Amino acid sequence: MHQAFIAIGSNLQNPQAQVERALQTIANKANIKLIKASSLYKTAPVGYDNQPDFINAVAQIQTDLSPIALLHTLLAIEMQHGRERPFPNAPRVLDLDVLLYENIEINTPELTLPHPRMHTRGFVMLPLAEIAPKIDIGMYGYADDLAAKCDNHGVSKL
Ligand code: PH2
Ligand code: MG
Ligand code: MG
Repeated sequence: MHQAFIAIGSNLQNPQAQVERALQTIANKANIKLIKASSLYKTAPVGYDNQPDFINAVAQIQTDLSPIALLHTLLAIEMQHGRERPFPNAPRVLDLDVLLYENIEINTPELTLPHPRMHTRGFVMLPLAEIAPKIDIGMYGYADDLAAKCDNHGVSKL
């Protein structure tokens, strides 16, 4: 089994319920074992501002899926939960991103690991540092150091 971390986000149709339901779905997958889930965080939108606040969380899992198979499984769960993609960074009922998979570094059009923007994002780093403060984010450093450095404006624990 391989250790991985997943970011969960929602800002449509009762985001808190969406994130809780996503954690259930992940926990019930045959090839995924949910090890730990962070608290839920209310977060201001980053990037495209003109949209509702998000609920974000991070999950630690174990899986026998490859990184790409894990990504495809998460995209299938997003679809089952009603994800639509009208334009990049559009509001969404559910976003599931692979953050880390063991210490693997890959860079393909489909998947880059570690997630290329995670270390700068408070909505990822605060929940990640809560459950795995000393996890190594590739070349960037430890989760707790990065969480202290990144922009945490508008990120609060529910
Ligand atoms: N996801 C994005 C872009 N901006 N902002 C917040 N607060 N939470 C997110 O999950 C998020 C975002 C792209 O996936
Ligand atoms: Mg995302
Ligand atoms: Mg995504």
